[in-house]
Amino acid sequence: MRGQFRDASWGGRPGSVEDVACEPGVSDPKAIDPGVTKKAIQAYARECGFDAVGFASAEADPQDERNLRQYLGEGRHGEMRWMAETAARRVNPQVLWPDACTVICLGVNYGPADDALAIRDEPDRGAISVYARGRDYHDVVKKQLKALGRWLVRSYDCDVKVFVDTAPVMEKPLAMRAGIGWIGRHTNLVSRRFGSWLFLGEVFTTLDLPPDAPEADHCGSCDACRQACPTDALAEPYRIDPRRCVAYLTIEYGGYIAPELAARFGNRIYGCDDCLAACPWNKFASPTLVEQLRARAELAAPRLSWLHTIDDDEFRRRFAGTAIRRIGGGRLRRNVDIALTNVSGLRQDTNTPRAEGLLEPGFGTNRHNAGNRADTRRLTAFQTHARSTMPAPTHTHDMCCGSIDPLAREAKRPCMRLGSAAASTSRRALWPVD
Ligand code: B12
Ligand code: SF4
Ligand code: SF4
Repeated sequence: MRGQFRDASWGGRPGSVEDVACEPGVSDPKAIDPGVTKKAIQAYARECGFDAVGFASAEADPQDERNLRQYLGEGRHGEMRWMAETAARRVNPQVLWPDACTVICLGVNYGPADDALAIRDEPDRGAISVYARGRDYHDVVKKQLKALGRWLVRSYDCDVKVFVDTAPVMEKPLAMRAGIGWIGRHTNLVSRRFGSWLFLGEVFTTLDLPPDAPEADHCGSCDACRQACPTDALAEPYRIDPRRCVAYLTIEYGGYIAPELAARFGNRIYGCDDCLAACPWNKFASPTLVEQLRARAELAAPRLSWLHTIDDDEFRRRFAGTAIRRIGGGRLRRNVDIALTNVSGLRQDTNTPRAEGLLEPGFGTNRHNAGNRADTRRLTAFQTHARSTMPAPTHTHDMCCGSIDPLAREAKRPCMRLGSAAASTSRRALWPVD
């Protein structure tokens, strides 16, 4: 069927499938001049709000398949089982949609207006990563993709499907092939114009357009992102181990987090930007022009003490329309517990020489340890305050998370989550909400 538009999400993370009726295209495909068509698409994509546009063939690249198979074979995907379940479609756009000829790769600049990591110096606040400080980017980018998709169907005799993260598509290698950036040592796509701050989306289309030239790797001898990683998740360049990554552990992983990793989170409660922010190509970056992606005050620097008190209803209300809403109140409270434990000094196994001796060989060999120790000194004043105002923990982790996780059963460290409504009310009184 011609002239059909789909916003598809099959077998990736939960998403929506939606058909939108469109007037069929009027052009004769044989009469299309590919060069002119590409220019027209680029121009309209920019009108839709995209900052970067490129074209790639929808054919699979065997190297991507090898990379993904190796990643899955080593179990790097951890609990993200959907990655393994959808591998065949993920590595090959034409398995996902056999009619696809061309992938139009698109980037939206979400560059922050201020220093992305400044929040790390505010121990009474939770650090939410830049990508989640505004409206959920899936909604924003999807709207832009739909506008472009509708226009394509109206203007050319083609079918389209649009994707942003929720479908099994290897977005970064496609974007690299389409010339909008290269996969850097931190494993994200880096652009010479926007640094590391680009969201990616795609329009798959039946239009047969010549691909752009792929972007070359411009990392050179730089290693800044790997040095900046707090948990050594980038021990090998270009190959992340998500099981050590703060973004995976705080967003995708719902279980108990081993103390030696949790101790490295500092006040991060949702995602992490350290490897992205370290990238020298960010000097060419500029703040996002998309109003909805700009940081909302309450997401740029929320008080940990407030976050600790919110129940599921308040969580849903406060975080509606944001990416954070996707993880649910329980997972956010777990992250807030970790941050409070870190910043209040209750964690005994944080970056002391004694604790470093207990960590696995090679762990923490980068500059970040020095940074963490500096953080620890800066936190002293807050710790004194926190110890004097914080109610004593009512129970240890083996009494709560222990029922679902054997590791937690063994960890008899204090759990900062209060057990009763009365206790929660008393905490509210102690720490007024912003
Ligand atoms: C799973 C996932 C995660 C996982 C795993 C990340 C990962 N790198 O695999 C976790 C939860 C950790 C994560 C974190 C983040 N994510 Co994420 N994530 C994804 C997702 C859904 C799939 C990625 C994937 O397929 N990984 C599997 C690996 C094998 O594929 P790949 O990374 O593309 O692999 C390439 C390279 O690793 C490289 N490679 C692999 N092995 C080797 C070996 C050698 C020698 C070489 C040279 C290269 C090489 O080539 C591979 C392709 O062939 C994508 C959306 C999508 N559908 O693509 C978003 C996506 C990658 N995430 C995104 C973002 C923004 C983030 C965070 C910044 C969020 C945050 N601030 O907390 C962090 C960044 C962490 C980081 N350093 O990567 C953006 C990245 C945008 C960009 N400019 O690249 C994406 C594209 C979503 C989007 N639509 O915008 N994410
Ligand atoms: S997001 Fe943070 S933890 Fe994950 S690889 Fe980057 S710096 Fe490391
Ligand atoms: S920080 Fe350096 S090594 Fe890492 S992605 Fe940027 S340029 Fe490449």
